[in-house]
Amino acid sequence: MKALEPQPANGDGHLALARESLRELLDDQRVPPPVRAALAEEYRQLQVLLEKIEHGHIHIAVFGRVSVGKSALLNALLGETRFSTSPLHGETTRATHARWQEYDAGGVFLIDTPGINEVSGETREQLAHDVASRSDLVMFVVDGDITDTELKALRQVKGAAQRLVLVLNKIDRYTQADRKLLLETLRRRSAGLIQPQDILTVAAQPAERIVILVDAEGNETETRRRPPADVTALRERIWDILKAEGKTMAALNAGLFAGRFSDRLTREIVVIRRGLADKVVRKYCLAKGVAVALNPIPVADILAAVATDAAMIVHLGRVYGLPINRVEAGALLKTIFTQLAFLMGTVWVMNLVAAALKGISLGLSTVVTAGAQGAVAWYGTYVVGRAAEQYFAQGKSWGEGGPKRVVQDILDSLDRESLLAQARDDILARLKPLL
Ligand SMILES: Nc1nc2c(ncn2[C@@H]2O[C@H](COP(=O)(O)OP(=O)(O)OP(=O)(O)O)[C@@H](O)[C@H]2O)c(=O)[nH]1
Ligand SMILES: [Mg+2]
Repeated sequence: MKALEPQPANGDGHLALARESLRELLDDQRVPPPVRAALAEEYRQLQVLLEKIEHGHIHIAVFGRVSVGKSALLNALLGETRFSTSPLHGETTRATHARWQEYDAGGVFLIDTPGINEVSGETREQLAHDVASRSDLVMFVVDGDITDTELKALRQVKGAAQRLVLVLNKIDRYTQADRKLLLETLRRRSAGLIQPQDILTVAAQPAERIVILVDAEGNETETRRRPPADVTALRERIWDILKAEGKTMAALNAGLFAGRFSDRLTREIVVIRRGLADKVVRKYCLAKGVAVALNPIPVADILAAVATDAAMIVHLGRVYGLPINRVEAGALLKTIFTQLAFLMGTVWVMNLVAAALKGISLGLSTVVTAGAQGAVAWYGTYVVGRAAEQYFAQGKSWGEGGPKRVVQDILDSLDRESLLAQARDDILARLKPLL
């Protein structure tokens, strides 16, 4: 029995795997709706990619500096003018594609991209990078010796795309000797990035030449003619590559995209959860602050008013997809309170009230005093919320340093004065209509 599957079956196997991982990502029900909304464009691309590999399509993109002849090269490969070309820089501004009918019943698409510019045009440049990173094969086009900017871009594209060929266009502008020299330089400079057999020379749209025609009577007329394009070597190389590696290329590419996508998803979920958690915490802070302001309780009891805090913890657990019940929430709260009491004691609470009252002159109105007490309650709930959030974010764990470390770090990181001022403003704004 043969140990290895034959090449095509292998490619098919890779494709099936890639298809499966794309489908899993698309169907993952655990992704919260706000994350799906934030990544709508990426999800669309994922869907397109899935359809692409289901149909067995291959995408080939051009990439290179402005005016090197990318659009002209695609026209030459297609044998018809599908993309607009111009001597002016920046002719192509969008990514557009055309079917390469000649190959594999049109399952191959050629994609034109804007040129990467040495000075500006960052968005267009980004678009070109995006397209290249999603394509199966990239034709990196140059029209002379490769510049440092091009070499840098080549490295970037190489990092994202699977298969790369380097195309030296406009060879009609060089003598035989110069071509040879140029090719040698290109080989040297791209060593380690591109195999010598993947560097090809073409003339996509050779410059017009003056030809002198002599008729039967010996009259000479001068006309301008454009010599035919010469892209044969490139076309053959691409077809060879597609035949040998097409399926594997497409599968690898889809796999890489899925990998990048799921990394992005993980990061995005963290950001969105953090945002939601912050909203939840602030909502409970305000509820607690207002309640205390309306019904001031002795300072020492502030931290004992637990009902709101426990509800907040239950709510935070849901945000993190780690639901807990009230009893567990109560236990968690006790742990956090213990740390708070241990770290600060009653003296601290008195200091806090003093800080909340700071800047307010004597002869305080009861509203302001109540506001200050409310602010302290707000602050306490805030610290509890942040500590609980940390616990959930670490997958229901306090981490190596234990709860003490977490609470301490939070206290150290908070700007107490400005949070108290914020709390007071929030509470007073909420109370105003009631007074
Ligand atoms: N001499 C010569 N000129 C060429 C060749 N290929 C393209 N050109 C010319 O180069 C200029 C730019 O060609 P385009 O195809 O528009 O270049 P591009 O890379 O698509 O440019 P942007 O879309 O602006 O980034 C045009 O004037 C073409 O006629 C070639 O093989 N030889
Ligand atoms: Mg173009």
